[in-house]
Amino acid sequence: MKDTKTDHKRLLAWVDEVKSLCLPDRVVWTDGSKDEYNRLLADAVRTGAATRLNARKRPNSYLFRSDPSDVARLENRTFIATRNEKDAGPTNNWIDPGELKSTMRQLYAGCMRGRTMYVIPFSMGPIGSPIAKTGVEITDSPYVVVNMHIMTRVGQKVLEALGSDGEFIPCLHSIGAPLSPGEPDRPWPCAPIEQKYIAHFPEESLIWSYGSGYGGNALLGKKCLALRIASHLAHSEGWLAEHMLILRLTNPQGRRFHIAAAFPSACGKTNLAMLVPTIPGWKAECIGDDIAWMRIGPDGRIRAINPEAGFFGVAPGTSNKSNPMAMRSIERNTIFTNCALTDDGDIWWEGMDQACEHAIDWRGNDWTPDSDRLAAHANARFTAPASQCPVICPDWEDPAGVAIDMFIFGGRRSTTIPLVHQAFNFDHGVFLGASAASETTAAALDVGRTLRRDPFAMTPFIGYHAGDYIAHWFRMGERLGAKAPAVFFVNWYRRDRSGRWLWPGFGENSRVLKWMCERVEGKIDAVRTPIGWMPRNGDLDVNGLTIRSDDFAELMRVSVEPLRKDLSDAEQYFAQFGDRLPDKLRVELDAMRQRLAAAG
Ligand code: O2Y
Ligand code: MN
Repeated sequence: MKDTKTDHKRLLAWVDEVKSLCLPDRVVWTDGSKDEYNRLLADAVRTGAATRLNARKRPNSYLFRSDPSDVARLENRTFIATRNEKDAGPTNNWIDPGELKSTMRQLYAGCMRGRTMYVIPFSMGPIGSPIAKTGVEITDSPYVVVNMHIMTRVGQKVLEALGSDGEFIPCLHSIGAPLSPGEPDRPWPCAPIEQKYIAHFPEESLIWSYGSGYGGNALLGKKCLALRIASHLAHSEGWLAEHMLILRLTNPQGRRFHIAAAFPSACGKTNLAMLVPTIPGWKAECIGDDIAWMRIGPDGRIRAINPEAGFFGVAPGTSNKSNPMAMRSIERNTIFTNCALTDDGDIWWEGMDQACEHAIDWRGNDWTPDSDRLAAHANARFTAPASQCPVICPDWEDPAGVAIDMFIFGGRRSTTIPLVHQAFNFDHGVFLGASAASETTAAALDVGRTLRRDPFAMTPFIGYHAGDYIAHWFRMGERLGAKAPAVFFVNWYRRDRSGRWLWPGFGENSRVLKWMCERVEGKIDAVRTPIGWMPRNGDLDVNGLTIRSDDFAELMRVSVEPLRKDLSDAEQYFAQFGDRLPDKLRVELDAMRQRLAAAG
């Protein structure tokens, strides 16, 4: 960790200003080296903040346990501070930027006493890519530094690309736990919930986060920069920053298709990003599992990059059945957070392939299968380099990105929505993305499933008014014209009356992708239904799959009455956008209503 030098005056002035406010014991510029990474982790082990895993089982890997109050993104402590409240829209928490800054400045005052302040220059996207952006995160959390090493490109090479006057997005983070002289530290210091703030000032491309050391609250390149701030920039600059995986599919003839797909959380996004096709001759390669930045290229087509360099994946439920490529990506050089620790020094979580007889749970207590608590927290995570994924696409770091052939939207729906349908045109596709919804299980209240609207799977990540965001998608469609990607909607989660899944999912989803590719190629016709184009009998390849014909019929069933209810639910949701709801969306709502009337 050299004392990295830059002659970037604005950056140096900002670092000095933060130092004077937060009063750290020392300032360290991260250089991004392996040495620095190893040294920070060795320190974390020495102080008890991390456990080094058994090197024979999981080489160069570590386990962190967070404070039980600091385990996930905090939507109710996340703020979009625009000058005008209306510009944040009804889906965001808003506070006046002046008021928020004054509150947070008081919290930041002296907050790094007794700690080291790290300056992390980072690039979202391959350094030098015309689609990439530079950020600088200041943090007092070594956990953040090592995770940023994996999730982004950090250090001296970023400063060199920034030069003496390049643009950067300042990201200030503190765990909010100053230390008095001699005071012992905690393994996971953080501030109490009411002092946690994840604040965005989109009009000045600025991020301030205080009090949490966890995931999306603290690794500010991810949700804060690459989605909330970037979506605002994308809106004003004419590009797209989306909560999408990027996948390359190659057919047996060698033709490549690039897919960008958005799903709300708990819909298997990382699994689809690392899909292993079950149909002979087809190959899938992962480009990204969470975020896509897309611009219209010189050829008029939309090109996408993955701005990240790693995966921050949900551990529970990840197994050789659900995602064998993720399991292989985390065999080494991985940071685990809130997983269970096995007796032989490895990690474990619920849903892993093999059972576990005894472990230390994520809170640090003894655990056996008889315990009434989870061994791993439901939001336990792995942080692994994307380069370790066996199916990472050789072009995943191409600075020019890949040309997108299709967008896929989806949700978890036990009824109403069939396995797959295709939009009639791009505007209809925007309607499908905007009206996407997913079922959540309200476990705490035990009230069964509730349907949550989640346009483009972006609700928690749109850094401005959601109505303007939908209008932006329509405008992108106008610019793309005939070169706009095809749009599909999928539902892997339809059930029969007894609650049994009707579709096997996982690698078998490649069958649905194959149908989409054949549609994009113009090889096959489709059936027109009120919701869009659907596969003709025999066009969806189910060879070798045991699926009963009545199950298949139910999986593909389109019934007017439930769809009418769904439309009315969507209309109620859209009403909150008032006059910011784009006219084109009203046109699509009317058209859908008329198609359902004609069918019913
Ligand atoms: O709980 C967190 O802080 C992680 S959130 C997250 C992480 C990786 C990918 N997606 C998400 C998400 O919330 O969409
Ligand atoms: Mn995500």
